[in-house]
Amino acid sequence: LRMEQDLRDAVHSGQLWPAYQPVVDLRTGEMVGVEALLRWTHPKHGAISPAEFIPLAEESELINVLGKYVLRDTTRELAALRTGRGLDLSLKVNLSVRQLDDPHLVPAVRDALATTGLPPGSLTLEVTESALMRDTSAAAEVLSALRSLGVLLAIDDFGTGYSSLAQLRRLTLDTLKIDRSFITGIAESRDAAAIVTSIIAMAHAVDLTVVAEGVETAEELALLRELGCDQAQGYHLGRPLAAAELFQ
Ligand code: G
Ligand code: G
Ligand code: MN
Ligand code: NA
Repeated sequence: LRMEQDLRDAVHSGQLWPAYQPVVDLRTGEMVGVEALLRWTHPKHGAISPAEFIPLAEESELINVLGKYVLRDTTRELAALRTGRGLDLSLKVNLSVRQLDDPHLVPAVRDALATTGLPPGSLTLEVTESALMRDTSAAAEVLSALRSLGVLLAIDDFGTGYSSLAQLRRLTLDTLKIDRSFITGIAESRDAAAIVTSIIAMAHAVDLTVVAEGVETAEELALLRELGCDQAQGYHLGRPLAAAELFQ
C-alpha cells in the first residue's frame, strides 16, 4: 500500500523516467530504433525494477496514468532528437493489456503525436502476446483505431503465449518480437536454433518484421543475422540507458 501511494506520487514528481534500449538492424548494423523501458528512482529506496512496479500499477487505473505519461514523455524526447540532431529513430513503447480498455488511450496517442510532431509511422506500440490473445473483439477495435492513426503494432514476448498463425494474420501487426527465452542458447543448441528459425520463417510468411530480444553474445548475434532475423536488441548491443547517456 505504501508502495502504491509512493508510485502515485512518483508520476507527479519526476521520479519516473524512460530508459532507452537500442534496436539494431541486422543487415546494416545500425541503430534504427529504441525501446522505452520505464525506470523508477525512489527517493529512499533507490532504483525499483519495472518488473515490480508495473504489475503493481496494473492492479489499478494507475497504469493508465503512467502509460500516458510514458507516451507524452518519450514522444517529446524522440521528437527533440529528430529535430535537434537529425536522428530518425523508431520509438517502441510498451502497452499493458489494461490500457487497451482505457477509452482515453487512442486520444492520448493522437495528442502525443500531434503535440510533438513525431511521424505516426515512427511509433511502434508493443503489446504482449498474452494480452493480444485474450478475448479480442474490444481489443481488436482499439488496435485498429491505433493503426488508423498510422502507428505500428508489435507483438511482444512472442512464444510465451499460445497464438495461432490464423490469429497472427487477423491482428494485422507489423512486428514480431521473439521472447528472449528463445534466444538464450541458440548458439549452443541446434534445437533452440531450429525453433527460432521456424519463428522467423512463420513471421516472414505473414510479412512481419522480426526482432530478436535478449541478445547477449556475439555468437547469438551472428547466428540471428545468418537466419535472416531483421533486427535485434539485448545487452550485447546496448543496455537501456537514459537518453542523455545513450545519445552523447
Ligand atoms: O526494463 P525491464 O526489463 O526491467 O522491464 C521489465 C518489464 O516491465 C518488461 O516486461 C517491460 O515490458 C515492462 N515495462 C517497462 N517499461 C514499461 C512501460 O512503460 N509500460 C509497460 N506497460 N510496461 C513496461
Ligand atoms: O517484456 P519486454 O520485452 O518489454 O521487456 C524487456 C526487458 O528485457 C527489459 O526489462 C530489459 O531490461 C530486459 N532486457 C533487455 N535486453 C536484455 C538482455 O540482453 N538480457 C536480459 N536478461 N534482459 C534483457
Ligand atoms: Mn517490450
Ligand atoms: Na519482450
